[in-house]
Amino acid sequence: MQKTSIPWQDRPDNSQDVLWRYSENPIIDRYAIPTSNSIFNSAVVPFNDGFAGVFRCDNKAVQMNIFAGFSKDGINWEINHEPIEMQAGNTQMIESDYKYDPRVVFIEDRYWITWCNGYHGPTIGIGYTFDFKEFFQCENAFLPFNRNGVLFPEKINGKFAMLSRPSDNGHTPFGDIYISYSPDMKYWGEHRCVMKTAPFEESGWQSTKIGAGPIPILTDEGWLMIYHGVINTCNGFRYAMGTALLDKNEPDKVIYRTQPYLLGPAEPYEMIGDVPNVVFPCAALHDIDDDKLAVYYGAADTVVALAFGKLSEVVQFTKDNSL
Ligand code: BMA
Repeated sequence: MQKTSIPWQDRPDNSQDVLWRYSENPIIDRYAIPTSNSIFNSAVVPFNDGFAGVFRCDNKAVQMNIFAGFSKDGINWEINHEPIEMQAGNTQMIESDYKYDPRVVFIEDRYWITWCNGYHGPTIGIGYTFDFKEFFQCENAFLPFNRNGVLFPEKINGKFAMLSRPSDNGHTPFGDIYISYSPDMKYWGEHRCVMKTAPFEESGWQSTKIGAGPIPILTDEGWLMIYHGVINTCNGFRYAMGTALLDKNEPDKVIYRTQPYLLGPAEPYEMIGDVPNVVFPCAALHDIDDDKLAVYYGAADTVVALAFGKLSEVVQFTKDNSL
């Protein structure tokens, strides 16, 4: 079977960046479906002979919801015009006042989706699908308040594992990354702290709050975790992305973590939008054999953009520039 190639563009000649932007960014416009005010912080996975995704589309009433989408090349997307409708999964149907910032991963036999679910405040919703047509909603992973729930792509020591970021009900001014385990995707426990914000003097861009982004990628050096870090400025929060390597068998142990960010808001579509100065990664496609990485990120809470990197260089950079 021929493998599906992930989106790719070589590093521009004049660039020495570890992650470089796709020249045609943004790849998804804010008005890509008739009802949308903005489409950003979205997740994609290989599916059939192309790709499928779960997209955060805020409508023009600014209600947050998630929508399925499909693509042959990972760059040009057809997003459904109606939001995902959930059926009861491993529990009775539970409330969902809103849904945002989805992540998607294939584990064992199905695609699992996590998102920030409105249940008396934000917490982590979990659902699954086999075909991106029918979706099943499971128990929320945690009590409110929590955001940025990110599953590992395989069980660790026999259990499902999820990163998350306990938070508050507002524009949380704090936040560290934790890990939790579950035997069945329903009951979560063994909560451990993975990584905290960095001291302002050492790495200001990640000194206010941090949160996991795409599904972690297993490399020879451990789990590569791409995450966002936030600095509080006199003009509000600024979101950039960095990387860390977590121990393969004990992923609450951080081996390396970047002091500089790998990509921060610098292009107009990252600096101008509904929320200026935000790059917010939620998904990555990778090809270990070809040493390629494609990171999907929300830009300025308005559009979806794409950045590329060589996996081995990202790992090396993480090791060479660690806090
Ligand atoms: C976070 C979330 C994200 C958003 C970011 C920047 O708290 O709401 O969805 O991208 O703020 O506004």
